[in-house]
Amino acid sequence: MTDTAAQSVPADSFPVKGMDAVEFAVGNAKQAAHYYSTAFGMRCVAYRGPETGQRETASYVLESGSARFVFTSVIKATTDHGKFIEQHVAAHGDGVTDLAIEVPDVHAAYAYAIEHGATGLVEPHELDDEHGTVVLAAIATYGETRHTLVDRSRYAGPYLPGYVAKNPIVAPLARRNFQAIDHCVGNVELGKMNTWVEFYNQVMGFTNMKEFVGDDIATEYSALMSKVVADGTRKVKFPLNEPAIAKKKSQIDEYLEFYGGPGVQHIALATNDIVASVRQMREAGVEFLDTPDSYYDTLGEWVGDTRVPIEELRELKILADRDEDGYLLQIFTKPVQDKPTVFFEMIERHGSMGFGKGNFKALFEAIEREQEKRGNL
Ligand code: TYF
Ligand code: FE
Repeated sequence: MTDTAAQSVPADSFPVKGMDAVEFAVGNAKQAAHYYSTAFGMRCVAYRGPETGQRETASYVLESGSARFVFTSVIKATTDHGKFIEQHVAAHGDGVTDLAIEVPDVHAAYAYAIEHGATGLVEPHELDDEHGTVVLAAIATYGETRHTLVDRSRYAGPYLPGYVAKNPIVAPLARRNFQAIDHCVGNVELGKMNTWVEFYNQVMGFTNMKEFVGDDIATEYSALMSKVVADGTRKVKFPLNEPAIAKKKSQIDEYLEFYGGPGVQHIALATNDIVASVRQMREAGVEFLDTPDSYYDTLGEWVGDTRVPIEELRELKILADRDEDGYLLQIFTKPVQDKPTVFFEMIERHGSMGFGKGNFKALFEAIEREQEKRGNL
């Protein structure tokens, strides 16, 4: 009785189900929750704060399809929990504390990670309430960022025990602007990209995807080097950037200076209608990077036909790229706080598993124009 199909595939050493949540520590979670509701069209579903017995912090949980963001700010720090949020905001401004990953077996995932060199932050433990049980553990990654490992397969509550269901802050949009988290990008210090790639290779059994920015492109225009690691199913994708020594100050150095060290640079959100989403988000006041008209003058020649006419891409400043598997449409917001740190990407994939390599030149030039306006180039 052998299952040849199963035997021919190497056992996944670190199985994951997908991203569970991106957690942010912010100066004012109440207002952040409002911004992500009105500007990004997310829906507030859960809350924890003084009214629910958590007097140190307030947390708002927002969803759009399977994408989940949690915004926490400090009210009055008395224990390590509140002090961590307080010190994170003081050190980094608004930023990501946690890229939480859903796994089928937290005990096994944590044990594997620790055995392969991870730093444990929270031992596996269960939390329960009337909605069931969740299992949680956490390991450290770059900077002050962590990966919480979550098993919520036996839990039916709105987020985690301790949180209560909350009504949406504003009437939800008729259609979602995005359905899932596509990838989460980290910026690390000069010379540390390969260290962190190896960390994900070792600790999570993630493998390298083919898309990367090497020395050749780095010295020509990008001012950064980048590699992408992903789990075996490609549901969790983590590009990692480091600054490159180039003619101009790297956008990664700018981030590291203003964030105060390594951290999450951008979160890419998967949409099935980037045109409708970008229109809605622009109307709601989200600022996107500009793309010169010259980009669209030659786009059709190399990208071929896409679902969206070139003139509509030009109007909304959406970028397009094609590889052997298909094409993608993408656009980048400007930083979403006053510090030139965290930003978002909207991405609509049609076969392509890439990250928009054909756009790197136009994109990095657009980022450099913003750096120049800020006086950081
Ligand atoms: O995630 C990516 O690789 C693409 C491209 O600073 C990119 O979104 C890479 C580096 C960067 C901004 C975008
Ligand atoms: Fe990206």
